[in-house]
Amino acid sequence: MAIDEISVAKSERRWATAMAGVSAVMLGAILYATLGLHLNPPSNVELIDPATIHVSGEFAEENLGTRLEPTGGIVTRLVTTQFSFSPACVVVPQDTPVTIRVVSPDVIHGIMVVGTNVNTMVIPGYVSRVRTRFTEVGEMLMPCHEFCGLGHSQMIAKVRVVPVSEFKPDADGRAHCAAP
Ligand SMILES: [Cu+2]
Repeated sequence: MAIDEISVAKSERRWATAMAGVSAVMLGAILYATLGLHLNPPSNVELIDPATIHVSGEFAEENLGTRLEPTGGIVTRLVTTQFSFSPACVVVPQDTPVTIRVVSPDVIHGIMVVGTNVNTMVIPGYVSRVRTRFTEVGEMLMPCHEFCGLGHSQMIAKVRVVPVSEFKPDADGRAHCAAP
């Protein structure tokens, strides 16, 4: 009997060690994604009334798109709705910190920019914020990645990354996608 207890204890210790190893690998993967790849879950909690998004305030029509803020930062504002993005194309300067702010007046949407760390859900009532830096010049696709209804597959926008020298905000600080 004593021998059985010892072998059981050994087996338990082996499994505990194996599970500690699995936990260590997962923790390592999280740390690598966070510190190495800069992939972080969006963590700000900012409330907004979804019923008045279009009417006034930060996400009114005239404030959407990319803007060079008076403080010097670049902020890109988008509204996701069934089944489109406003605006459908945003322009951003290369290799410059950009803050993306997105809201939804209707249902849950999500945005991602393929090949970058931009990936967040957009939940009515909240402002989704992502900070990023686009390293490569070119046009990237930004699809909705949260099934939002029958037109979901048509819901896609573009991010146009231009060299800093070609990023020319207008007098209001807004930059628009030039016609392709
Ligand atoms: Cu959608």
